[in-house]
Amino acid sequence: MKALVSIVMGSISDLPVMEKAADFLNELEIPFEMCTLSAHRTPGAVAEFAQQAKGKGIQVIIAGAGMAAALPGVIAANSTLPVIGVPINSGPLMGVDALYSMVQMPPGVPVATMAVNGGQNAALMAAEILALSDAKLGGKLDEYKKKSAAKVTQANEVLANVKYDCRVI
Ligand code: RP5
Repeated sequence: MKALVSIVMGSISDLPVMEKAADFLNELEIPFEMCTLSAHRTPGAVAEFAQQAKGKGIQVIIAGAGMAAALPGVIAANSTLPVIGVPINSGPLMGVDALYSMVQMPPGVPVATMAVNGGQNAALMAAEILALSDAKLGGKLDEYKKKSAAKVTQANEVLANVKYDCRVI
């Protein structure tokens, strides 16, 4: 089995957020690889990884990092694969620093930036990209959407039984 998605994180301390991406890819049965690389601490290794990813068969890269988060941008600078960035709340600025670092990429080097700590959405976005050429995966995503909608319907059934004197139903 060859990995189609690569999950990269700036530090092992990012794992609690990035494992949400891993869990979701696992649930969708999408083969992935996962490692730690740092744009500032291991810059050469980041460039090498990004330059080799496409040749290894990777189709989408998810990169999460906190603080002055250069990781997804540096990967995007070294690859034409779609790069999904996950800003992580790991410092005193609570992820806003990482969000701005990722979302404000210069023209020519895009990073599809998720919400702060948006690990699960990163995996869903990666799955949507892969589903463009994988009908079976597309079917799984349709099922996921139906389940999400069912949760809202069920929540309304629960809310319907919450009584208030002044509630108009
Ligand atoms: C970033 O600095 C990492 O992505 C992490 O979010 C943050 C802190 O890293 P550690 O000091 O915990 O390794 O580069």
